[in-house]
Amino acid sequence: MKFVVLTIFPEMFGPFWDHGIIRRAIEQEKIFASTLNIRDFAEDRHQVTDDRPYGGGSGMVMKPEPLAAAIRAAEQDAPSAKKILLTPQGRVFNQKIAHKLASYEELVFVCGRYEGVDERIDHDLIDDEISIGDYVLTGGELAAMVIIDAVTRQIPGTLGGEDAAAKDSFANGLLEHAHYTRPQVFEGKAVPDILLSGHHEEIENWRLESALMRTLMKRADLLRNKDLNEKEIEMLKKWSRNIQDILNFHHKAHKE
Ligand code: 4FV
Repeated sequence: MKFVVLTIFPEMFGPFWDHGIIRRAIEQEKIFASTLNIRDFAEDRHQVTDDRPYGGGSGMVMKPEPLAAAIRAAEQDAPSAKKILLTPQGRVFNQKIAHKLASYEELVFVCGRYEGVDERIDHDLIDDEISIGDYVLTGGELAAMVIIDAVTRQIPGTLGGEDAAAKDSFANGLLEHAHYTRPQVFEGKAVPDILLSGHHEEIENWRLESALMRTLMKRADLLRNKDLNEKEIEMLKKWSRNIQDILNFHHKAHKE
């Protein structure tokens, strides 16, 4: 996978490339990462990349010429790339999109600054607009890092175990189960016995129950748009029966 990032602050990416799973993926040549400084494509001697908005108003807008030249240069280097503009106007990023983007060979990220980029860039030089959330950033760089991080994790082998990403939150539409590590007792709180039992099937069951319960408690919306499998339906039915019993008992106790 090749990532090319267009930005006026390429130095922001140095530390990002140089740490953790991203660094290892680069060392293992699972990903190739580079930046292009949009300023280098500004023809005036002050390398100006922004200007005042037509129609007046506060803030500045990114000029189309340096951006268009930078995007075309990136196309030279990554001819099959999908060109993504990071903008609050885009479709909101999620694990499904991360998984899909990981199937591409090359991705180009266009990082806006100021109030945004000239609209004429968007039309014929951008393939996709993605937002990382409904809030306004000072620039698209952090959004590009978020997406590159999530996509890199989806590339087989970047997480150590081949299938590690398959166990991710959202991979099966659920939040992840609870995780525990040594010590066995921490400040009086012990690790659930089942996890020490060695009974792999029972541990898998416990983990599914943990994931389902956490999702029900924290993100019930995820359960609504997920096709539940037999096991999940059985667990939810068991819980609803328990809840109904408690309510019936409560009702009886308070009717008398
Ligand atoms: C953003 C987001 C975002 C808007 C104007 C950069 C800023 C400035 N990008 N998800 N939310 N971008 O706020 O991706 O150009």
